[in-house]
Amino acid sequence: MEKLIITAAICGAEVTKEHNPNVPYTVREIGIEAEKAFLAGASVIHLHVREDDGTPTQDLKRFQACVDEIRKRCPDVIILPSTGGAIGMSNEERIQPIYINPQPEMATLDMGTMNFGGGNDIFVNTENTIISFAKEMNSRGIKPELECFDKGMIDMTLRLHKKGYIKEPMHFNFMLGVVGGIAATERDLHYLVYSIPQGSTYCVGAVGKHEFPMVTLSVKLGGHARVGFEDNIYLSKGVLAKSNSELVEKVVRISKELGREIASPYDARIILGLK
Ligand code: KMH
Ligand code: ZN
Repeated sequence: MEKLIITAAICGAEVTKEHNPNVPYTVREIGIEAEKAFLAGASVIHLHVREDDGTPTQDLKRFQACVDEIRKRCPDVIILPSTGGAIGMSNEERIQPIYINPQPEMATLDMGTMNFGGGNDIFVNTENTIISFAKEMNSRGIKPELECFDKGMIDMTLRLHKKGYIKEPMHFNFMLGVVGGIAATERDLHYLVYSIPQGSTYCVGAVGKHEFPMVTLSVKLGGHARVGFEDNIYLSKGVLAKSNSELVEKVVRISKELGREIASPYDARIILGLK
């Protein structure tokens, strides 16, 4: 089976130090967490950034500072900035991280609108937004990671592929268990996996206690794995992870037990068709 690409979603926009004091906010904290995750086996860092007080931001200067810090510590790692940002941000804010220097090889592209986490929160991604983000990425040769929180988002991807906005080979990230999206069950993950075109690659993440069961299934099925504080702050029931690296180490252990080797950034670039 193909080597396993581990993505570390080290920071996110929703989780705070009140949830887990080890969630990184400052440029230095973000750099350290990325480096530790990389050393533990992550080849991709999915990046959101924060102000020092924890406020999520898509500000280009702040992103650049964090990317420079990560590059200084682990030059080879693939940096995958978020264009999803946080609920309520404008499209203009959200797209900023694709303008970092050097240009990112990949960025997230969220494939639909959904209730997000309950309450009044809506994560808005209209078809026009998706098309405009896709065009901007295509024109720069940035490969989108297609964020699908539900099956309908795969259908939107296929629709936009037919219209020429999404190119093959496609790389999906399935996020399961977010309130408002698809549930984190084995049946649902199989349904997603069987719904994507042959020749696509996919990564799986899931929130909270669902993270490791879903990621383990992905390792078995030949998909890739995403872990990190953005999705889950616990190493095991009631035990807060001290660092994202502990979550990465756990996937490495699971994957090795299941006979699957871990991809380096070099391997990941080949698997994902990056230059
Ligand atoms: N923070 C969520 C609202 C992405 O990175 O593209 C959106 C998100 C997806 O995290
Ligand atoms: Zn994200």
